[in-house]
Amino acid sequence: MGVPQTIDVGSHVWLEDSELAWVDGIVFSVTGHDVEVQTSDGRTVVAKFSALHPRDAESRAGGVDDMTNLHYLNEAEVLHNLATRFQIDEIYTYTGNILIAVNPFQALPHLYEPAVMKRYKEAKMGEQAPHVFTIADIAYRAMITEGKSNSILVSGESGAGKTETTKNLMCYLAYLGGNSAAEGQTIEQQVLESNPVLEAFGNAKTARNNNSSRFGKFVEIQFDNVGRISGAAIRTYLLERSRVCQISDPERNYHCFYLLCAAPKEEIEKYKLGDPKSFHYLNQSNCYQLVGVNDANNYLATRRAMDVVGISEEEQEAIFRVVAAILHLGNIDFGNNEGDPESSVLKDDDSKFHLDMTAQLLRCDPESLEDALCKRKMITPDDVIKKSLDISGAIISRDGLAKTIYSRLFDWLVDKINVSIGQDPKSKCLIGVLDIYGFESFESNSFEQLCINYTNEKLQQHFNQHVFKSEQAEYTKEEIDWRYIEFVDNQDVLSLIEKKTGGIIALLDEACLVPKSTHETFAQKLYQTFKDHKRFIKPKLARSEFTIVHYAGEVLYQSEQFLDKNKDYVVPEHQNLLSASQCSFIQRLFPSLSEETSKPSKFSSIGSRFKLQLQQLMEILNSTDPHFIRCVKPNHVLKPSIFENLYVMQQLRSGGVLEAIRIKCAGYPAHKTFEEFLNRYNIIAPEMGITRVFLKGNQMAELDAQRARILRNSASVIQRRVRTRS
Ligand code: AOV
Ligand code: MG
Repeated sequence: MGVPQTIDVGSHVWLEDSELAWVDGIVFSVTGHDVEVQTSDGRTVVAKFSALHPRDAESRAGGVDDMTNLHYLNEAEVLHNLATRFQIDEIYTYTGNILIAVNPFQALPHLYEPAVMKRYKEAKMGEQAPHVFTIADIAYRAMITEGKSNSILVSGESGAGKTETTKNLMCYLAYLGGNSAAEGQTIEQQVLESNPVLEAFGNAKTARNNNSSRFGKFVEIQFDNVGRISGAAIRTYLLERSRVCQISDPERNYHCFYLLCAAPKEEIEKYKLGDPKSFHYLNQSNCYQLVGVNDANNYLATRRAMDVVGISEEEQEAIFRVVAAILHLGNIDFGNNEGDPESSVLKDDDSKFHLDMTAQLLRCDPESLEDALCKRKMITPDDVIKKSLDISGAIISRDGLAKTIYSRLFDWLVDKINVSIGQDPKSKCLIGVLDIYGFESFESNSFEQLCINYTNEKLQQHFNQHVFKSEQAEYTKEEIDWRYIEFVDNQDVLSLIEKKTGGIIALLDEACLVPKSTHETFAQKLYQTFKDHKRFIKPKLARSEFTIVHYAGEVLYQSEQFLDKNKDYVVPEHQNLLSASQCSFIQRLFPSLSEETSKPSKFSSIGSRFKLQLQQLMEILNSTDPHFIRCVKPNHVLKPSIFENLYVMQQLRSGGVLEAIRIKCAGYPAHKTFEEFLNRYNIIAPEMGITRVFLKGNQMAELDAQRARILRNSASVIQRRVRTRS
């Protein structure tokens, strides 16, 4: 291989760096395959060509709005452009029609105020700086003019800013499609106020994000034939249930528990609450308060938002009564039943107090509650007997009850909001906004992380396919000959997880149905089945752990609780207890089941249902024109002004941004208008389309290298400068 023409003595380059990802420098000499680079921080480094990228020495001080206008479309230039813009609070940048949003980790109100919305609404395309409003505007206009549904898909890892971005999008859509003449609560107000309600019950602090969404959400905003919002539907996906009874430092349980503990005095007294530290479901972690968040104010704000979305005063009372009951329920502890180690009893007076409180708040009989927690009906061939549970069995029963009540409550909220906002059956067009939980990799990852990461894989595939198609379309429009461009597909990871026979979800269902299976037999089955799968790794010495090589990196899963978490099953004792509650609200959360469905043998799989939900979501998305927003998290410490190059780089790579760019590079990365092109190179003429010049991978840099040689004067100036520095 000869020396590439693109990099020569005097060339401006980016040099790969283990700490900063890329540093800038100038080539001092070239010997065979070795290039000596003088870096801007004063080092002399010898590197291979493969560790270098051409750098645009004439780049604009404030960066470019759209990365496809970068002179060189390579990783280093993309990263540098984002970093440059981030330092001046320009958090939005396009890559063609994809919007990249870097989380500022500080309030930037000037970006979202009403005057700004007005400006974006009145502006012509391309007149305003990149913004989420532009994406919403494009989707809205496309919907009106083409009469077709559109969707806006927001992705990025946990804490990258998806939920905030979604809220900004929804505000702007409400502004565009709002009905200012309407009286009372407008639909758009209800749509917007559904956010704080769902966040109070579905968001929590995790190690990655102080306000992490623990459920996925797709909001369908429906419009009438003149473009006014006429209805909405909120679909939610798999709420993380384990959090209700199990948290670890530095996480928190769902916000609503802390909000209620900070409620006005009368409520605290009524529910016998108080310090969150006194509740087992909250004190497994040392984190109670969030910096910059006032739980007392948020409690009142949540109540107001509930008013707006049409949740009545009585319903609100019942909702928070149930939340309080869950806290008391968690404090019921069990001890040995003297004389019978196989059974358990309430541990002490304190547990008795919390049992009575729980029963009182759930409006059920305390003895029945105790029985439902500690005993199980067993059906033998000749008899029905009541068997006592031992201590650990009773604890599992208690936590199971807490999780069931909470998830039913959450589903009730979603249904209620949907009913009260109302659907418009006549609406032909909608804009769907998707905000899911971002890719997660914690120290310990369980079934929830698998579902979350599976969702992200699904969206990643959708994104890849779309980017690929639109790039093809651009070539066709310009009548440019293009060869088939292949892109890295993540279908293999998806098959690993979701394949109908023999995928992880299917094997998990199988394990749940076989009575003797344990997490270890399940893991063994995975090891056998995926021995040669390149996306599956069995860690050395592992007995129940496994690693999946996701598009965004490897994740190690612990399979201990997979079987339990996959079983969607309410114990009949719990069901009967609550469907007999004196409170009609609670009764409705547990409608009496028919004989058939209450049989304990009936197994319904959470994993399979989730898979089906995702399939349905993809069908909806496929019937819409998509718009993509990729959120980027600039640092691990959740602080403003810190831009960790390597971390951002990794997100750009895995999140498909660089993949999108790679697809462009595989074809003709540079799409310059003739004018732009001739301004810079009035010397050489490569392939030309109708309105643009199309250049392959390195042609742009080659042109620059030639241009540099031709402009010998400036080149020798550079060389002289380099020599004097060394
Ligand atoms: P996520 O939705 O992507 O994570 P969020 O939208 O909750 O992330 O953002 C995390 C935090 O970053 C927010 O609570 C804000 O403090 C800050 N933030 C994000 N975007 C902005 C913005 N545009 N302006 C100001 N601050 C912002 V997760 O739900 O964990 O995947 O499951
Ligand atoms: Mg979120």
